[in-house]
Amino acid sequence: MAQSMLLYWGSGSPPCWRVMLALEEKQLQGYKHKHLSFDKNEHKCAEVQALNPRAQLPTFKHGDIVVNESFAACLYLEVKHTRGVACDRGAWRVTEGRDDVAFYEWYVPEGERHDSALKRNKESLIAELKLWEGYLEKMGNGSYLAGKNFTMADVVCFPVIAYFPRLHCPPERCPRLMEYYQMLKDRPSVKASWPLE
Ligand SMILES: N[C@@H](CCC(=O)N[C@@H](CS)C(=O)NCC(=O)O)C(=O)O
Repeated sequence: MAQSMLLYWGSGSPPCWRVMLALEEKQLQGYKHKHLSFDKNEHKCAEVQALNPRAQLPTFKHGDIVVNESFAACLYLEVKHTRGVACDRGAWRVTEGRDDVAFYEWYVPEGERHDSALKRNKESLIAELKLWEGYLEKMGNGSYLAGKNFTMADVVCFPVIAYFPRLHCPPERCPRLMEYYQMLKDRPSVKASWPLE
């Protein structure tokens, strides 16, 4: 089954990592894959564009079925392969979370951070982080994002959360999420799919 799957991926991309994690968790390690360089614009190649007109990664193919969206690919794997990690009741709720909070300071040049619209945006992103912190707080120590078990919610969100320390997001801003990060960073599927860069 895994042999008929092909993933085009780029390193450092949370959406790509999401699909790789799902494949690991579903014990589909034999899948075929092509690593393309964003820096060299390899993701714009004809091979990818033939499958994905947006020329973005991940681009995922299973037999004749093409899935060009990381959440959709995780859901597809969940439906097709019930073994391994599951998406239990409520698990998808947390996918409402936004990842921009980690990226704000990285993408927005320091000199532009005084802009009031950007400031408002930052405030709303910090409120979002508090919401995530609240979910974890409520569920108690050692919880995954949707409860006591690792689920597809973790597959979908961990690659984004893992960027917080990579981008030097102050840990005191999200202590629960950082505890969660520490708990998951050595999980075999996470280690096996850890980004190259
Ligand atoms: N919503 C898409 C987003 C995919 C996406 O934005 N991929 C980025 C890498 S993280 C990409 O291919 N960027 C290159 C480009 O847009 O040219 C998903 O979750 O799969």
